Amino acid sequence: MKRLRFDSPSLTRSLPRPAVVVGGGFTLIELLVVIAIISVLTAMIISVSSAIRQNQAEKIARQDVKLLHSQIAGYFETYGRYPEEWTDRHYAANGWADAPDPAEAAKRNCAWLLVQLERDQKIRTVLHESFSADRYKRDEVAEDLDHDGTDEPHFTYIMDGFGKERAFNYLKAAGAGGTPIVYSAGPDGDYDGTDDIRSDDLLDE
Ligand SMILES: [Ca+2]
Ligand SMILES: [Ca+2]
Repeated sequence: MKRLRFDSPSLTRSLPRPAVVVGGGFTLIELLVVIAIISVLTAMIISVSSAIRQNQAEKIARQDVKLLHSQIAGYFETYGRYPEEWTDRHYAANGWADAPDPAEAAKRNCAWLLVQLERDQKIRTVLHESFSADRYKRDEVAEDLDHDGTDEPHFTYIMDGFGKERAFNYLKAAGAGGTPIVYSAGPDGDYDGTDDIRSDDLLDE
């Protein structure tokens, strides 16, 4: 009697190649296709929701910039001058030979701007009513921001819609005709001019 050899080429050819069956009757190929579809859908959902978040953050930044700019205009109407820019006088007082890097300068500029605006009761009320407490932050660290020998009682800054701290800058005379501009660093958090959101652009809209 001829022994049946399981490695016989003729036997292997005659049997259909079994599909690899996984769990409840799916073939491996079907499972891989399902996983691929789910991955693509997940990636699409993540990218759409991040675009929505980004749009929302940009909208908040535009509102913030417009609000700050309007309060600076209100300050001018009351006092006949614009708030001082921190960089006007204070590099040397900090022992810096040159201007600090833009992020550091912006942080000081914005804090110093808010200190000056808050000295006006009406503007202070508007700022406190416009920003939620979790966005309008106050470090209770006394610091003589303007180096006049008197500490400011706190260091105030704004969390922007992108979740970044101190992400606004104020330039007293950078706008048309030597008027101030306020600007957000934009989504990238850098004052690089590429995606910054500027009050003078918004007012032109
Ligand atoms: Ca001071
Ligand atoms: Ca930017």
